[in-house]
Amino acid sequence: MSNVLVLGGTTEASGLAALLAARGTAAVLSYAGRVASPKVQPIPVRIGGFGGLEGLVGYLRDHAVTHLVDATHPFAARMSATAVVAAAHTGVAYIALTRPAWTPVAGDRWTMLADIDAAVAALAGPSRRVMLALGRMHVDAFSVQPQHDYLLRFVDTPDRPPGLPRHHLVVDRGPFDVEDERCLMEAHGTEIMVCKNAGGTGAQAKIVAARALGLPVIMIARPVPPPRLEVHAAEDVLHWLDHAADRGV
Ligand code: 3Y8
Ligand code: NAP
Repeated sequence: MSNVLVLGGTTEASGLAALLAARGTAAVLSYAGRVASPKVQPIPVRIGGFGGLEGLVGYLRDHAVTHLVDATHPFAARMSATAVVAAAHTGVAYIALTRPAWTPVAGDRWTMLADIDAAVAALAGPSRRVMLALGRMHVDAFSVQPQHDYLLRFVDTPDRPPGLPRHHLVVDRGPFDVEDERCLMEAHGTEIMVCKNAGGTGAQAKIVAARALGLPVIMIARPVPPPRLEVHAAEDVLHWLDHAADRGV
């Protein structure tokens, strides 16, 4: 009898949760607790960190988890690294559900950079109207480039105003719509956009809108995940669950 733990926080994790609910598989979706009101799910949800490797190992054992699905965002590097090791420590079957990185197509004006620090450095120079589509956690890094007019977007209203002297904050959560993204960028007079190579569909609208507007994009590469079993479709996770069941795990 399988008992699945899904590490969530992505459109793909929600899609998998719906499939698991539909087939009546015992499963829990886990959130870190980063936002005030995470999306309602059709399966039980747990919210909060596990307490590092020891905490996750303990959770897997205490809850008799048989299958661990890492469906976190590609930038959730610490969670993904912990998940691989915890599965190996406990012998729990493990798979990652991720989305392929976006690749540039005709009309894209991308500068691909390695990380947030490189993106900050790339913004040296005269004041520009910059859309930072990075969420809340990395905004402070850009305070060394205070000369720009920043358009920020957070999931929740922050307790204190962002530390950028010239900014306009939009509080909204995705998935986003191309036309809305284009209107937002035009209303702000966006001249350049900074974003993570999140992949998937939930954050892609801004890329399509930037292409349509001919805007340059600083595209931050995702961290390299540890070696692991990885699929890109929720249906492949179900096949893995069924196949693993045949193997008696
Ligand atoms: C808490 C749980 C679903 C999942 C929806 C996806 C799509 C919409 C697009 C922009 C980029 C960003 C951000 C983003 C997107 C989906 C997905 C995705 C990007 C929620 C959610 C949680 C979070 C955490 C949040 C981070 C932030 C990142 C905003 C739920 C809504 C920028 C990533 O305020 C904070 O502290 C927010 C933190 C981690 C990154 C950051 O550095 O600020 N996601 N986002 C998860 C948890 O607690 O475990 O309510 O759904 C989930 C989603 N956000 O089921 O429909 O699949 O990626 N999330 C990025 O891609 O760059 C917004 O504005 O254009
Ligand atoms: P992270 O830096 O890799 O993880 C930091 C710590 O947060 C982890 O060590 C773990 O705490 C806890 N954590 C992370 N994901 C968790 C989950 N699904 N369930 C329980 N605990 C979790 O992760 P992050 O970048 O902060 O992302 C946090 C969550 O937001 C993830 O669910 C991710 O899918 C979602 N998200 C992130 C982004 C992004 O841009 N980073 C974008 C969209 C969604 P302990 O060590 O205490 O166990």
